[in-house]
Amino acid sequence: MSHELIKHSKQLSYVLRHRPDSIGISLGEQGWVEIDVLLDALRVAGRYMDRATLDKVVAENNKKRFAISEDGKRIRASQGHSVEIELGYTPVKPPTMLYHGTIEKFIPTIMQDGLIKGRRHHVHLSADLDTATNVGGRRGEPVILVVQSSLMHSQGHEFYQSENGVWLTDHVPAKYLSRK
Ligand code: HQG
Repeated sequence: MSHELIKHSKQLSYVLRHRPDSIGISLGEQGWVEIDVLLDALRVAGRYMDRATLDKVVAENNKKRFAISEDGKRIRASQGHSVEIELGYTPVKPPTMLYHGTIEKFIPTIMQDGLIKGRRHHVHLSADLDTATNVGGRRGEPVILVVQSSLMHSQGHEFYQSENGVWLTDHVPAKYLSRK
């Protein structure tokens, strides 16, 4: 993705996940926003983006962060919100293991408090090691934690999977975690 598209993608993440109010809009049910309203608000805020660019950002985004509704009229971020919205994902049974990529300096508190969601709605987990390694690698030398997700699920913890394949759960207590 070009530098220009990455800039637009970051702008969409900011508005659709964290600060819709920064351009005077609010997110509708399950995080959806009318694309016409979004593009107008961006233009008024001096951050012009045309529909073709928006479609390109959605299509080429490396992690498929955004989804467009079937009628082509609305857009939302698939996950990663800090604003209070209900994404409407239904609980699903997770695979036996899931992975979480982090860095060494967080390990002592993680092993004490478990994985916590912080500002996000959920703790983010992945089904494959590569993704977890990339997520951890954003912050430094990645350390991979293995989550005993089937066991957690059988003991009453709910899991969701976002449209772009990220596994989500509320909290992972430390007893289900081990280092890879
Ligand atoms: C750590 C990106 C201390 C956790 C990625 C992580 C992902 C703790 C950081 C998505 C802790 C939170 C999410 C505890 C968790 N003590 N540290 N008890 N519990 N942590 O960014 O999982 O580009 O909110 O290990 O690719 O890194 O946004 O979560 O290092 O999919 O689409 O606290 O964000 O996707 O960091 O990343 P984040 P994450 P996007």
